[in-house]
Amino acid sequence: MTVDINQKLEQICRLFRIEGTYVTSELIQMGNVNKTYECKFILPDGTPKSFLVQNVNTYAFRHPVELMENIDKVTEHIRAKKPGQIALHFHHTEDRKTYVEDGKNFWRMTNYISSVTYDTPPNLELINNAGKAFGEFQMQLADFKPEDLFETIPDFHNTRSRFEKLLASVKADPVGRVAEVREELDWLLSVQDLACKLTDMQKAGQLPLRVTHNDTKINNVLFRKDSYEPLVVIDLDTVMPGLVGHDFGDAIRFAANRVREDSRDYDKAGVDLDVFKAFAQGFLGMTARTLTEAEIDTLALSCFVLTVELSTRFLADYIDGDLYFKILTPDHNLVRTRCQVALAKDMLKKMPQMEQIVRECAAEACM
Ligand code: GN1
Ligand code: MG
Repeated sequence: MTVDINQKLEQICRLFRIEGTYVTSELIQMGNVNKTYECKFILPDGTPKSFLVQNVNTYAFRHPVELMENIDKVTEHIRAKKPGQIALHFHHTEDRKTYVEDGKNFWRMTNYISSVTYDTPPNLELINNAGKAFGEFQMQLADFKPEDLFETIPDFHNTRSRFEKLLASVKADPVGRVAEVREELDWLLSVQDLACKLTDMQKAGQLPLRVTHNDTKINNVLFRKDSYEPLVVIDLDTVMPGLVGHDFGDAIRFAANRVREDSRDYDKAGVDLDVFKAFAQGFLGMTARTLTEAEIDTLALSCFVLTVELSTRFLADYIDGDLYFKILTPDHNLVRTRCQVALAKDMLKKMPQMEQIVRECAAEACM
């Protein structure tokens, strides 16, 4: 990393009152939206210690101060339920702020938790534990008042409004990419009503609003290095009122896909039903007793919904000229779209089996 960024990061760390010798920082491959660095220090007593510094993407998060208020409340709520256990902790500046604004960027700092994350599950035990971790997270926030949370990204999982945004991008076609994506666009539009079912049911009062994580990729669970035990759920930027299906569906979309989210092997994309079952068992084991029948009935469909919804987001971003998601190649958002579309098609085929597995896991959890 350049001298400039090292200087900047050291300066941010000092504002969060870190003392000792700054050693270096490393950019961590984590997430598609914010930039994360591990900053390494030697503390005044001689021990090495790392901190995580994040540059929050204010194009995605337009109200970062309110976002930090949410995170503060949520982490405190969870810490109070698990005293003494490993938890996320945000550092404060001298004037008690959880962030530093330098005119251009918005920075925050957390404790560094020695752990591992997985983009693809190495075995079913791990995926079952990820299900438990997200299920437990949901239960920890069951008594948190949704109205105490600011909506960090309005209509985040409002699938109808995601389709509207896609159509607006198509109409504007700012960089002339629409012609190239007709096939994906037509397919997405052909499944619009089914994909909007959760949104419509929520609007009709048929599904309860809960406090949900809303970004449940398994790499948002930190695991112990020496076992497959989960330590803590991270990435709380989108903790907001939502539906249980948003968390279940997004987790399956990411973890149960046979290929990575942005794989070019479109014909290999599809749901691994063993992974689906292991996650469902873990998640429903924690939550099934508290869920309504309508919620349980929509869990399998929610996987399709979240996959189509994210396809519309990747495609809209491709059409917009890649403003939102970090990209590694010029066609990254197009590749992501194609992979998610292929996954969604496979989910439609496997819907009866997925529904059956959800019913069995829910029944087992309620015995
Ligand atoms: C983003 O930041 P990250 O990688 O955890 C996005 C999610 C998408 C995901 C797709 C705030 O999550 O909604 O599902 O990319 N987060 C935000 O990889 O937009
Ligand atoms: Mg995120």
